[in-house]
Amino acid sequence: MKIGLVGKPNVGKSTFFASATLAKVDIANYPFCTIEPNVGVAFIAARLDCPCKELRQKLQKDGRLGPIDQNDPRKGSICQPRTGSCTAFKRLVPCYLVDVAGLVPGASEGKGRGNAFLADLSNCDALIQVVDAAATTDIEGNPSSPATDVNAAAQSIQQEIDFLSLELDNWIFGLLEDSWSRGVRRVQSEGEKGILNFLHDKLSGLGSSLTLVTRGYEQFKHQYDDSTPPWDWSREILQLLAQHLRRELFPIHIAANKADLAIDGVLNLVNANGIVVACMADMELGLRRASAAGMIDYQIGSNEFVIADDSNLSAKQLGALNKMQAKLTAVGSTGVAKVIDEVLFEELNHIVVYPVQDEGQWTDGDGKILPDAFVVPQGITAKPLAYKVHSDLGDGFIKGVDGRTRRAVGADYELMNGDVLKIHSR
Ligand SMILES: Nc1nc2c(ncn2[C@@H]2O[C@H](COP(=O)(O)OP(=O)(O)OP(=O)(O)O)[C@@H](O)[C@H]2O)c(=O)[nH]1
Ligand SMILES: [Mg+2]
Repeated sequence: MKIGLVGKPNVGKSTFFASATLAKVDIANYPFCTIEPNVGVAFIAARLDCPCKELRQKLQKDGRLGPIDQNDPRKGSICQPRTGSCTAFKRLVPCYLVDVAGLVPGASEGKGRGNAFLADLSNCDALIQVVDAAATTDIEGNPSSPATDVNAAAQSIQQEIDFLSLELDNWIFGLLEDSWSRGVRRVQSEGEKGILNFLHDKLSGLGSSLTLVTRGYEQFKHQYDDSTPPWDWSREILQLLAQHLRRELFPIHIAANKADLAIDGVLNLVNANGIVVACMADMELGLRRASAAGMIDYQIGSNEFVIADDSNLSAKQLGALNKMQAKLTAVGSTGVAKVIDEVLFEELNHIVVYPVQDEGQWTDGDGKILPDAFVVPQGITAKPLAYKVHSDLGDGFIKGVDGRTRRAVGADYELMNGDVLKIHSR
């Protein structure tokens, strides 16, 4: 699972990236601070409690484990994650993020970092566009005086949203336009299937799949129903096709950043195709760093934090933290984890499943409890999941066993969120 962070320069993409991954990256108040893409892993809480909660309850009931200790730093969790972590049964699962260079109008024609930048987005399952909700920068990312009236601010945000999708649509259009009439004529004997294969071929470098291409093409056909043969389609029609393909390949959701400086209600005045979440990436970065340094206790996604007793903070630091707390209460959360969570689990419909080797103990071969949590698309069946664990497991797949019911399931068994599954293979 990979999400690209896009947007015009100087909106806070790298700040968002750093706050979600705690990676060290360059952040500065000028455009094109980032040139080469940063790739990192954000850890996001699975929506359901980790199955180690049930396991713990069972072990306690059997008298094999005592009640949760007051001072337990993991607050009861007993799993042993290979990646991520789990505290108080909140299992953190990985999601790759890519922070790329800022995009300016005309990028699809080579302006700014142009197409090199666009290639950095290949294989992203979705994009989060970071926009400047406080309108403190112009369209090229140069600092400007923040908007003081709500309509002007909304207009500025809308302009950002509109130009970015247009640039990406144009990019796809550019890839199609080159060889369209020749390419499509070549496959004309194959009919619609030929066109789909041609499209898939053209876009596979971006990480497209035949399923996504087909979906985009169907949406396009829904809107454009004309008998003109494809090799005679005009520029406008190809642009419409490019737009629908882009929406499937790179759905865009909005992180309305710098919400700490934004005018109340401004987000109600903007239109976007995907979700819009108010964000304060800068604050998230501050809180995550303070938490890592032991100054505060802050759970990702929370609307509050607790200052540690022994934090030895100066009056100035305390003042800054109190101000942050007031903003955090007003906005609800910094929005960083929220937008990733919603894109991953709602918009992209992913679930978290736990493959194990021992269906009774919920362990792997080394006795590690629930070591793996896989983020997979909803609807995935047992055999493709086996392939995700290991190609040998997929090749030799015999059956699965549900860790809760202990019932055997076949290759076509559709996994549910939170499933614990043992896979038998030859
Ligand atoms: N007020 C406020 N400022 C922020 C927030 N997030 C980031 N900034 C500031 O915005 C400026 C730009 O941040 P970056 O993260 O470098 O922006 P970017 O989008 O990666 O910029 P480029 O790499 O140049 O495209 C920095 O001065 C940040 O401190 C926020 O939530 N609130
Ligand atoms: Mg940057």
